[in-house]
Amino acid sequence: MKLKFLLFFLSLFFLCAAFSACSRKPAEPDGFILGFSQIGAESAWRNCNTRSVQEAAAETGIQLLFFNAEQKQENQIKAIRSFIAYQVDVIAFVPIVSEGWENVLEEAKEANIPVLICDREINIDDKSLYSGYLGTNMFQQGQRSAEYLIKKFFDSQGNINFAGLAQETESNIPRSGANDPVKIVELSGTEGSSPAILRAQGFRDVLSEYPEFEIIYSESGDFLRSKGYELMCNILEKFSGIDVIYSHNDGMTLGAIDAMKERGIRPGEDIIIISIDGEQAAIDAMIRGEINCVVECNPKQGPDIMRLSKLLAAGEKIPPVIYMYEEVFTEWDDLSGIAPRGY
Ligand code: GYE
Repeated sequence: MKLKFLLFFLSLFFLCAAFSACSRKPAEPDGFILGFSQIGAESAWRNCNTRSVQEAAAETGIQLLFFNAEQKQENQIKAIRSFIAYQVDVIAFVPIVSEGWENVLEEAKEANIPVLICDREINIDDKSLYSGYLGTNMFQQGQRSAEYLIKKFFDSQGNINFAGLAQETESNIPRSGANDPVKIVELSGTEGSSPAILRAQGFRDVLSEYPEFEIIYSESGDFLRSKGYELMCNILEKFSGIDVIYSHNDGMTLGAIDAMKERGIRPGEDIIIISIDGEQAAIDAMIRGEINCVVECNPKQGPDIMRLSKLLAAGEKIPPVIYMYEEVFTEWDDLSGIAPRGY
């Protein structure tokens, strides 16, 4: 009888061992496996970000498990759970929104898999749940956008003037009077995302010192060109005398420009336009005089993601925050020599 029990428990043990072995990722001859959850393909910027990650992985021989979440946080959480089940060496992801990541990051920590946050930031109390952040300084992008406006509307004596604006537009939108505030409309990014939150905060941080500026309306266009067009059509019906459009990404800006042109409004002349990202189409529009300022947001994060992931896979520490290098392009710059943007 005892022999029977012994044989039964031994077979049970080997069965479990065999199952756990087959569910484990195949041993890597060299290199390591990186699980990457991307949010989607909502803009030219995002597509460039994706290409940068995929090309950098191929160039460095890192095996990349890439999941596109199609703009859904729940898909990102599922992808991260599958990376954990597969026991990847490192997890990297772009959090579509800032909140709601605690549970899945707890699970990654319990599985002892380091996590690199990319591009967008998360709002979380326990910073030990991820190893570091690589992306762009979005609060500064908002500040830089506002700093352009100050330069545009204040003369060397510190007096505000509308010399930069056409006083009468072809569509007869009444221009702000000499003592009226500069009327700003904001096209915001995806609600709850760190770029939308931080770009709004940075912009207001600078303008809070200048009562001559007033943000008369703000609405999310979800970083989509189509929504930027729809928003602008509605805004031009709702408001007159708009002086400035502050747009959180080039995609929405280009859609808004289409809407303005359909109504005989000259973008960049009748309405000053500030846009964030720096995609080729926006730089081309600025060269045509249709955009006045483009604040760069650098999508080419792939090589740094691979470099940092390698360090994490080797058990090394990385800096908590690493920002990409970025510039500001304005209507006053000579853009004839600007390198092709690649997105
Ligand atoms: O500005 C926009 C993209 O997360 C910083 O997302 C990124 C933003 C970028 O859709 O074009």
